[in-house]
This record gives sequence, structure tokens and C-alpha cells, in this order.
Amino acid sequence: VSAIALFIFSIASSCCVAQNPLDFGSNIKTADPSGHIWADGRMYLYTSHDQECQEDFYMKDWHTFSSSDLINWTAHGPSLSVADITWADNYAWAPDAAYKNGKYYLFFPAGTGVKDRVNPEKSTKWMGIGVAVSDSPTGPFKDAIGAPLWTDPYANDPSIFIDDDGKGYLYFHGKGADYLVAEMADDLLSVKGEFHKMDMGGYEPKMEGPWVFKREGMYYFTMPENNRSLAYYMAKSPFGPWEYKGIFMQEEGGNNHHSIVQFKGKWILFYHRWLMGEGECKKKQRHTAAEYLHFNADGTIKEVKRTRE
Ligand code: FUB
Repeated sequence: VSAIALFIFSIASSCCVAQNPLDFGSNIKTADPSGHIWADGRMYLYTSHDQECQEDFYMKDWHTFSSSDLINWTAHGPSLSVADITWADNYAWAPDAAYKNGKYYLFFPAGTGVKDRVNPEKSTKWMGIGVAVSDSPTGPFKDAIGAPLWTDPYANDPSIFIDDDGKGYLYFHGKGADYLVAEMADDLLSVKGEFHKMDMGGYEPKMEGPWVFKREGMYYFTMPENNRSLAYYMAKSPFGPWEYKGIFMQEEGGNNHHSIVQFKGKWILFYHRWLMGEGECKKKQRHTAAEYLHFNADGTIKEVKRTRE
């Protein structure tokens, strides 16, 4: 009897213990998670994919995972690859997704060329923002316009925010790490008007991946300050002007990139952390992780600590 009880206990405990980083059921290394909940109520994560022990963020495809409880995840495999894009062959960096008018959209940065760190004028690298479409939340996605929506010649980390009235806004960071925003056309495949640089209230540290969400009528513009510590601004409009509010997750070494989404009544922060691998790669690699996010009564975000569960 005790052996059976032990067996049942071991199954029960291995089935439902949350792990941080998230357990996607394979050794895949993922980063830059964007969380979304679509009509079926599941959490969908759109991530970039680090190759084992990769150098210089040469990344080739984007993956989708889903879960109904944030514990048991289904890996849906690559949902788009640079091999399927005519205008890029590298830099499959941080994606984001949207649902509108019956279609799923994957906004992605990609590019080509090589960065010359010693002689920047000899660099051939450029990156643009593309958009791909699918009838399914897990893809496969197909490049919708066959060209970047924007490159100048650098554009990275798109974040698409659909407001309560159905209007879509695309954010990303461009040349000089400026944050740009534009309202999107109704089909999300082109820009309505123009991209313009946002008013960040006079405080603009070096930044990367933006993520915008709305809570109780206020817009939150969140981002990794100096590419490392997660910080945020608040505004009354998706265009800003933004008021800086401070850091809510301290850096841990290495870049960070996140998303924030409400799931079953709780706010969840997805991000990636750098952990030393146990295999042949003797350096830290990125893994998608999650934490609960809490707010103060005035709407400001409470500091988040990294956990292992
Ligand atoms: O994953 C490649 C790049 O690293 C992302 O685009 C940045 O946000 C940083 O996470």
C-alpha cells in the first residue's frame, strides 16, 4: 500500500508544481516571451529561440507554446522561420502577436548582414519589422507583405497593442533606441499615418523591448531600461506623453525582455532569465520564466522578485 501511495504522490507532485523557468517539455532555449489570451482562454506564448550556445544572437525562428494553467505547456513548434521570409535571413528576435477580424498576426523583427563592432561604418547589418498572418494562433504564419513594414535601417522589438475600441498601435525601438509608435490600419498590415517618436517625459535611458498594456483606464509603457532592469511609464493615451515611474524588476545580468498580461484574474509577468546550462555549453543561456505582478492602490507596480517556482 505504501508503495502505491508513494507512486501516486510522486505523479501528483511532478504533474502540478510550477517551475521557473517554465517547463516547455524539451531542452529548447527561449527568450523574449509575449503572452496573449485568445478566445479559447488558454495562455499563448510567442517567443524567440536561442540556438544552443549561440553567438551574437544569430537566431532563426519563432516558437509558440500554450497552456491552460501556466504549469503544463504544449509546444507547438516553430510558427515562422527566417527561411520563409524573402527579405531576411537572420536576427529572428523578439516577436509579438495580435488577433483581429478572425486572423492571428505575428509581428517580428528580422534582418541580415553582420555588425562590425570595431569599425561600425563597415557594418552591413540591418533589421526591420515584418508582419505575418495565420488562421491559427499557433501558425504557421505567412509573411503578409513580403517586405518590412519599417526599417531605418534598424527597427527591433515590435509590440502590438489592441485597445478596447479595436484600434491597433505598433510600438518598437528604432535607430538611436528611440521608441516609435503608429496607429495601424484596420487590417494591421499597414500604418495609418506615420510612425512618430514618443514623448517619454524627458527620461530616455538606453532601452529595448517595449510592452504596452492597459489597466483601469491607464496605459502602461514597460521596457528593459538599459536593456536590463524592467521599468515603466504611465499615460492617459496609447501615444503618451509618458511619465516615468521607475524600475519594477532589477537586473540579474544579461538583457531582459518581457510581457505583462492578466490571466484568470491575476497579472502575470513573463520574462527571460540567464542560467548556466548543465550540458556542454559552459555559459549562461536564456530561458522563459514568469512571476505574479501586483499593483499598489494608486496603480503603480510593486517590485517583482525572481522566484524558482
Ligand atoms: O532576443 C534578441 C534580442 O535580445 C531581443 O530582440 C532584445 O529585446 C533582447 O532580448
